[in-house]
Amino acid sequence: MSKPASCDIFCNVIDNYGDIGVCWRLARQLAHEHGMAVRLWVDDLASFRRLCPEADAQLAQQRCRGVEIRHWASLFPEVEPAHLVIEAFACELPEPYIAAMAAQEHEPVWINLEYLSAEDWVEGCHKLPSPHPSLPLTKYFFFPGFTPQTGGLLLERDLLARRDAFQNDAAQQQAFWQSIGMAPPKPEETCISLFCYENLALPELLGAWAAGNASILCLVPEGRILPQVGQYFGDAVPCAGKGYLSGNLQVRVLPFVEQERYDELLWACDINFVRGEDSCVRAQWAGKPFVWHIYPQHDNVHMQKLRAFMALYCAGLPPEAGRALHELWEAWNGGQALSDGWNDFSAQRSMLRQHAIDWAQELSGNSLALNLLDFFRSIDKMRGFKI
Ligand code: TRH
Repeated sequence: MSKPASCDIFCNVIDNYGDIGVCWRLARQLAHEHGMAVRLWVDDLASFRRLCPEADAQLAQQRCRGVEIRHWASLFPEVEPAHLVIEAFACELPEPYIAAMAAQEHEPVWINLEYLSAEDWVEGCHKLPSPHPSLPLTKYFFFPGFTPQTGGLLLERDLLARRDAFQNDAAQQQAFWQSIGMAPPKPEETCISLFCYENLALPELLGAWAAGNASILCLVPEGRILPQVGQYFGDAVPCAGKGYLSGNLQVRVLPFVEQERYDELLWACDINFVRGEDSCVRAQWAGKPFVWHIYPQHDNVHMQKLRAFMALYCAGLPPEAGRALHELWEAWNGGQALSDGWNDFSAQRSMLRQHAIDWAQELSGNSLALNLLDFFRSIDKMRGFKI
């Protein structure tokens, strides 16, 4: 029997959970669905452990869910490079590893997996080669994206089927609510998950929910927004398990759940507030209306990225629903007044829900893992090898 193809994924955690979130998801998918021998090198095991609580943050080497997890420390060990080498988000591979790649008879396929963007230029840069200045190695840029000319999005083979099964099965939903220590929401309640960065518009949003006609149940996973939530309700020590009431609004703080369970939270809610990159993609697969708090960058460049996505996402929406989405997302990301924005968005909910289902279906044909493997094999073949 021939050895399975191998893959090394390198992840440098810059902040938060998006970098490791994407790498961990890709690592599992390549191992589980494609039988690859995957090593995930991560420089911050404590962050990894939030997504995969069974991991031990002290171990240099361990196996979790079929993936070999390696602590990427400054002193890099001598290892044989994998067939496919993925450098996530331009995280610069260790010098000794690059030298070992150059020394291989069978040159590894080296890919820089980029951040997700809906901007036009992505299509032109996807798969571009970048020869190493001094070694016989070529790195290729691989861009995730929303159009067929990009690398697509991470999507497990059975995700949409599992989502539909969950949404059609009261017992699974009941088990989910029980697992987070809550009774299922009442039918008249609108259930909203709130995962975002610090946001000046938060008090106004909570105020609009409290004063609105609908009963809102807002679930806040532990994270950066918690101090602001506590401040709004006059609690200096907000933490998981606590709950607050104000008018028609009920808030519950949830523990940060392991990554595979986060999908269930998104599936169980009516509307999801998400952020960064990975939770935003998962909200799209959930097929529910969502509000994106994009990762803020210097000079507001993130607003271009946000608008590029909105243009694409809203193209298939009736103008009124598109306008409502624009208005709320702009206000939320600008930290500005948004109670009218919320009311208009909320009025378009059924239209936005149908659109979210159609959007997920449309995007599901463009799987990042499959595209990546096709590309890997084509480069390997072009070089006269075959894995
Ligand atoms: O955490 P993020 O803000 O991550 C990032 C990083 O900051 C990164 O540097 C930046 O470049 C990028 O955003 C754009 O948001 P993101 O991408 O949504 O990642 C969060 C991960 O956490 C995602 O994989 C889902 C997961 N998660 C859980 O596993 N459990 C939870 O309870 C929650 C709320 C999230």
